Amino acid sequence: SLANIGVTGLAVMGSNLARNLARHGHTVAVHNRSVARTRALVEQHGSEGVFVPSESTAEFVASLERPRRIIVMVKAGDPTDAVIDELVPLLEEGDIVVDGGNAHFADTRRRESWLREHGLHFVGTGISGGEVGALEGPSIMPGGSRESYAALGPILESIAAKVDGEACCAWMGPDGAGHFVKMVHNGIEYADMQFIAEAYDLLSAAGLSAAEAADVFREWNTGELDSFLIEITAEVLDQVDTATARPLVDVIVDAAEQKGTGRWTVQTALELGVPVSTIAESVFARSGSGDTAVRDAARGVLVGPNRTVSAGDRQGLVDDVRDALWSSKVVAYAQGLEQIRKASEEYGWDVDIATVARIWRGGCIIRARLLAQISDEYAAERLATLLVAPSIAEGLAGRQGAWRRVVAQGVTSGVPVPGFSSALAYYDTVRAERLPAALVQGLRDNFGAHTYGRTDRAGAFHTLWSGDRTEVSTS
Ligand code: NBP
Repeated sequence: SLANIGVTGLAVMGSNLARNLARHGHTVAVHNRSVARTRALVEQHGSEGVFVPSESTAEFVASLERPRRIIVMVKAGDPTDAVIDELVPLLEEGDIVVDGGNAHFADTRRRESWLREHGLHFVGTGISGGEVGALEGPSIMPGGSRESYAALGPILESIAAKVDGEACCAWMGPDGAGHFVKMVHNGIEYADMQFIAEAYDLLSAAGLSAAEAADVFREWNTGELDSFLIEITAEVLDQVDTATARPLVDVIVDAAEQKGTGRWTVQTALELGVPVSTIAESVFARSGSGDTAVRDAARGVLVGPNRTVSAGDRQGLVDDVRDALWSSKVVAYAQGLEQIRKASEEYGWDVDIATVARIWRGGCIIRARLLAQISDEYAAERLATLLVAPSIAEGLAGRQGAWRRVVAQGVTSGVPVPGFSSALAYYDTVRAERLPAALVQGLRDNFGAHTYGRTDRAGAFHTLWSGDRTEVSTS
């Protein structure tokens, strides 16, 4: 019998997705460029459901019912184009090609438009949750035509993570919307991890051992910070290296790597003019950590306090850091969701922000208790920024004192807190009555006659700086 859905690309993500589909009762056509992976999947997991293996692309396409639903799970970039090029001549009108890799949304827009010319649907979908998520229920963020979602959505929803009985999968919008949402998800993930790292750094500067810090994170995970990343932070901090008997975290090289989605988030935000400062700081913090030439040159040369955070009131400090973490996290979500809103406007996607937050509640790496609250707030009213949502503004009001103490502690004790401090600077920027941007405008007018607006009159004005310094209206 014909398969309901196919997966091509059977490395860890593709084979786990195929198994997840099969475990949910779908008949799954499976294919991989090199046949060894296809055979291994069927040999090791064939008993979990019904798989229809194929050794060639033509055989794979022929094994699917129509409209064909094909999930491509190969290395993002050229391999995705190679697979699409091979599939397209074999497909028929109305068939659906799903790219589940971490593609750049601009590539997804290009591929979608190209397949549309061939009468095919192209669905760029974000899939988050790593390999465990792919197998046990990821968060799925599909973009593409509404029509394709009608044929594909129920299958994707059946394998997605469930929270309160709701699937963490929903149609995000046309063409690149799904991959854009996934990109920003990853950007927020960078910020979340940077905040956690700064929190740990402060606790450790206050004298907590890795195991004691693990206890703190475990405790935080029972409250408002309850999230996957906080949970695994406790797990990582608790791990003891068998070779040295030291905490593993003390043995790991302190240079953070990246695969590029954080950088894409920031690059795209720069083009859209959305200040995702916390995400940018997090990407830069990773780059900076790996810049050994600069760090080697500066270590022992540049003077400053020696990282001693007074732990006089240890519980007080722990509580303050928790509040700084919550507040900064809220800012990162506010910035990332604002970026999605701006892109949605720019590309005409009409992405529903409440839905985005809702499908991030489970399955994905940034899943957190906070996301239910965020989703509810966006569903309740149209927000110019998440920060002004009633429950969020109130939460920030109660925590901003602690947040300031934490940033001040970091600054006075020489513990870098780029994430916490940029989040706080954003908070103070958006709530400011007046900003010194007025002076920046004055300077721009002085050296470049770029003109300025006035608070009391409409129009554009220029002061004759090198003349008699009278003002002229230029509009
Ligand atoms: P990889 O990203 O390591 O890709 C390996 C797969 O790509 C293999 O099936 C390989 O086939 C296939 N492939 C390559 Br490489 N070049 C090909 C070509 N020219 N034609 C056909 N197939 C080709 O696999 P992964 O880690 O499972 O990730 C798959 C996708 O999912 C990626 O886009 C990734 O960014 C995304 N993703 C990964 C995670 C994660 O946690 N790993 C999470 C979320 C999303 P072969 O077996 O013949 O070499």
